[in-house]
Amino acid sequence: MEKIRFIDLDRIGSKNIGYLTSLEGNKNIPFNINRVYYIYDVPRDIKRGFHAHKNLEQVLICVSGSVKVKCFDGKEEKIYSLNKPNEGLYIGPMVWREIYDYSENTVLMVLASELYNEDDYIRDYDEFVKLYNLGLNIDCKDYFIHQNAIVDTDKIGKNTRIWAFSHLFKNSIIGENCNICEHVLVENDVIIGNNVTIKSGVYIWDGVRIGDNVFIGPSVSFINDRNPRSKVYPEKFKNTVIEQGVSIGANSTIMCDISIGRYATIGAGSVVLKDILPYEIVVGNPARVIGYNCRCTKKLIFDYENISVCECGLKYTIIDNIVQEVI
Ligand code: T46
Repeated sequence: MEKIRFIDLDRIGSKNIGYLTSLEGNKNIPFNINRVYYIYDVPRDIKRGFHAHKNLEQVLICVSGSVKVKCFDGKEEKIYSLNKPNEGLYIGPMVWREIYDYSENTVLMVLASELYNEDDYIRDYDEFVKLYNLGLNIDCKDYFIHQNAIVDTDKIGKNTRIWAFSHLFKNSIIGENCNICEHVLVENDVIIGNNVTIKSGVYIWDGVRIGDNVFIGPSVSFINDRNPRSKVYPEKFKNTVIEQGVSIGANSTIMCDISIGRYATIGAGSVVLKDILPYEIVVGNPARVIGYNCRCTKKLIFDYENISVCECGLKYTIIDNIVQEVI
């Protein structure tokens, strides 16, 4: 099934008496219709959209006037003109859309498969592109789910394994070749890259972003609210970004609204309250820097010229306590 396509809708009637078009979920509309909204009185020079949806399916019908819809499905960009009340444009999940050129009398009606849910939106273009780079655009069923896991998402890359008693929520996104061990919970607004290992007893809450090749040890705790109160919810949870190649030791606690730089190592039991820079090794509560490591995990020793060459051949320099690879 194509991700973007026109749907011809029947017209009942004639020129003399006028026309009627009827829309029925799971019949001429290829999903159960849970929401209908319409957009109107849009000034001509205004562009809307600029987002994709992780799971939502929609049919756009220009019931009056005309409008253009530019879609990018991760591979190609195409412009669709809508100007007939008996023509729908189906747009599936993971399509970036921009809607523009609204004529004066345009009414754009949209039928949606789900109720409004801001967590389903990807409003950041870079994040959208990253999801494609993770290979998550594929309709891939080439992964393993243990029969005792609850997996509500199908955005899972190939060769990923999800073990017993784990629960992955519907909008979560998991890359290729990951190992999600027993007793792991993954909420909706979570993105996990490729080659990630998540050991048992880890709960990954809304707002956590995990890059490629990350290791998360057993019982690591993430926090997504600095000032929690029971039954009081922020509009959006703060993001926590774990960059590629990071290793987090068992039982560590990671505060939200921080990032852990690439290839950093967090010692077991650390409590990380602020940003960690790339290649840093941190331990303790609150976590403090005790050194630097190579991508390969060996400790880096810098000479008087601030250069370190690891046994594995990679070379680094350190300037103002910030480590950089020398290429
Ligand atoms: C799409 C195009 C054609 C709601 O409260 N309920 C809703 O059902 C929707 C769709 C939106 N909103 C709120 C969320 C925003 O604060 O209305 C505001 C504007 O929504 P948005 O920025 O999403 O509007 P558009 O015109 O950019 O995009 C909308 C749909 O979101 C999108 O899926 O394809 O219309």
